[in-house]
Amino acid sequence: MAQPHAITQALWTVVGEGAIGLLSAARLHLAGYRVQLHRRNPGIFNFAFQSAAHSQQLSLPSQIQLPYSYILLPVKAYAVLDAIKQLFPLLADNAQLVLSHNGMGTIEQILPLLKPEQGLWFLSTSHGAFKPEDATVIHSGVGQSVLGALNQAAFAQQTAVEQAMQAALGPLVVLEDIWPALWQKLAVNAVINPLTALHQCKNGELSNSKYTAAIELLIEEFVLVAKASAQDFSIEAIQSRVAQVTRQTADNYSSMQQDFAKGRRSELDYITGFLLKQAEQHQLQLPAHQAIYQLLLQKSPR
Ligand code: KPL
Repeated sequence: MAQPHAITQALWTVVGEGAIGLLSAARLHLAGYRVQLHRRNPGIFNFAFQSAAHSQQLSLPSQIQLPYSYILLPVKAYAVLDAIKQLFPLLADNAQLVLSHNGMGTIEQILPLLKPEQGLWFLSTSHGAFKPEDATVIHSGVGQSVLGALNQAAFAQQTAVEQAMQAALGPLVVLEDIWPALWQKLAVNAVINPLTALHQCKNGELSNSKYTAAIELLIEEFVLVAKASAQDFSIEAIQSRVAQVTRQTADNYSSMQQDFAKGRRSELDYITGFLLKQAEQHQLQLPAHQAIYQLLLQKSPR
């Protein structure tokens, strides 16, 4: 899709070299955007990009142009704060930052650190990508994304950010209020991810009736804490969303299952841990989430 000249001239910096980062960088580049990577090792990064429509070798530069004005930060929730602190000296005074990860809790950490003209956005995506090796990214599941502005400064450059994110991870729906979408995604992740990590199974396995009672409890508690946090969901709506994602991703291993299987740090603190912190603030008990949190904590790498 051809983009208007002025907007494709904007230089986007994609932080990290995770699967979603490389997928976005590749798609931005192929749509005519100027793209650089922010990586530990400067220089040209050569990688293979494979999707149903494309299979090609790409070369993208790292850190050639400062300051960074448009930044996509698809890094795990637990790495966001450190990444932003490291990026701060490199950011333009009116930089636009787009966060994208599972879980919640980072927005509250980042907003108070920004300068008045620096915009913050969140993009939540269902695109699937993986890296069979360091320099290959495969677009394994075509999904869609939602994007929302999180502060006033974001609106100053709304068109530029929306068009670029459409190219990177579209089809895109821009939401006036992204919070309900973030909570709904949190519900899915707070059920599927911990259960598949604990039982080391594929997402589809959770359709087995032996998990029904546990899923029901996790959903009931989620609805309770969401309501106390001003997010109203019905139990039925969350049940049907969880069942839908379980079906649609039946053959996948969740990100948390994979993190535990590989002994890596997981997003548990930003998914179940976030819910437990919210519950504490509202003096609520979430025994099912608490129990699964403790069990997974014992299995987490130190
Ligand atoms: O987001 C996911 C994840 O694995 O982190 C789901 C939706 C559960 C898909 O596996």
